[in-house]
Amino acid sequence: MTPVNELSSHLDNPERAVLVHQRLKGSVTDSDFEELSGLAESAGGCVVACIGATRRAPEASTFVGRGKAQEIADTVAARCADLVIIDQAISPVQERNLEKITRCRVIDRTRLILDIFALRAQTHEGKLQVELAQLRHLSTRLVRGWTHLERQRGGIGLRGPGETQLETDRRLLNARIRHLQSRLSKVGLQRGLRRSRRRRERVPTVAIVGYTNAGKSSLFNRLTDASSYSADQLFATLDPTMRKLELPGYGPVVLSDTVGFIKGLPHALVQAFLSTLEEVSSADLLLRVADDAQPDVRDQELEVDNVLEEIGALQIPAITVRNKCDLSRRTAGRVDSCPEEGVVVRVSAETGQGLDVLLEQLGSQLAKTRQPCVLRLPAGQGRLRARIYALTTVDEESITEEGEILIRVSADAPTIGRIENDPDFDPGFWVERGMVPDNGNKAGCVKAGSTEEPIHP
Ligand SMILES: Nc1nc2c(ncn2[C@@H]2O[C@H](COP(=O)(O)OP(=O)(O)OP(=O)(O)O)[C@@H](O)[C@H]2O)c(=O)[nH]1
Ligand SMILES: [Mg+2]
Repeated sequence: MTPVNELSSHLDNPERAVLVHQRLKGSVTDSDFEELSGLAESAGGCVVACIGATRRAPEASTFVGRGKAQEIADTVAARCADLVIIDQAISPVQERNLEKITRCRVIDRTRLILDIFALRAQTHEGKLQVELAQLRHLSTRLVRGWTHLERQRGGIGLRGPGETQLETDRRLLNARIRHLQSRLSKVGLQRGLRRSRRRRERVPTVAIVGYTNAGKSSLFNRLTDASSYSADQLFATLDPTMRKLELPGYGPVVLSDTVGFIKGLPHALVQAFLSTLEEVSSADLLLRVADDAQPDVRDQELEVDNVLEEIGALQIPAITVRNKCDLSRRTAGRVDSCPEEGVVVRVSAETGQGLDVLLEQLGSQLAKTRQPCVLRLPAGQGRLRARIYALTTVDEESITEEGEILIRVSADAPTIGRIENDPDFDPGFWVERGMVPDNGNKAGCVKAGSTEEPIHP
């Protein structure tokens, strides 16, 4: 057992938690507890002890071995703990048996993450999503009996619908799940409509994704002058926030800040958050933000990729942003290109260093959506012609026998939008509009809109 300093908590009377991390081989070190401690604190707990275990295979009935279970029980008694948190997912039977031995409530990593989400959910949609995830998780664990534990007090792992729903039968639970799904699909529909409107306005969207606490909201705030909630907490952001951003030399884009990912993100949660995560899966470009000061930054990036794959967003063009360069002491503003990660830009959202380079990269990656286009302008459209020259790179121009001007240009998404927005423009002027899907997505061409108003998700 490694005693640790009792950590302060934002709750007046934090629950005292004993953390347990079991690995298949090798010895457990203090760093194995870092993330779980962060999660426990984010849920309002106070870590009073950390217990490591190594076992080639989990014990079927208690997850940890019998001796280790007794060690946990002794620690719980000695440290007056209220809660044992296991860093892995455990079965309901293992949970119940451990509770009997330790005489203490036992939760696993999945339940802890669900609990933090329940604490953080602010919006109507966020709350519905969290409740759905919790109920789906509970529906697989209805077998457990809770009578030997304090039940009405609430606390970590007991927030949200947990306790009462546990006592409901499966039929009622499923009915509630269906109800939530239908409400969520309505909210999802509205979100989809807003997305279509943005597509009609043809503004490309850039989604900030990454491991929790990597500094996504800080970056979002720096880039857009916004005040999205940013804190040294895991899952500080749950609900997506969007704002328009003017990219120098490119035009406006919509930037969205969204929920962070973590190792072992409960599947039920990813599924429940699909409508929120569609802001990511429908984006034109991703900024994959990672904390450059983390020794296991690559592992975290791979975890993020796993979730991106699950939501069908792995193929979206991305820029890897290594944030917190002020902490890692690497040179901010450096751009690397590597086969695994593509373009990597190092920045510090805290000091602002490297952000100019990031914006340039963002513009140039989006500009790669440039398409060859051909326009035929009737005689007398000199003003529009001058505007096209100002907006695009003209590759070729010729005059037809009828006196029309044939112009071949390379134009990216917003530029095509600007041309189409011109009062003199007529859709009949297009001879070739490039591979531009009108319902606009991915490499589609998109039109510029105004930049003043923040967009609400
Ligand atoms: N030193 C340093 N700290 C940073 C930097 N960027 C963010 N932080 C800090 O890192 C912590 C997390 O930042 P957030 O922006 O909330 O991180 P996030 O990725 O949005 O986190 P979640 O929403 O919880 O997933 C905060 O305490 C920030 O002040 C940076 O460049 N340097
Ligand atoms: Mg955030």
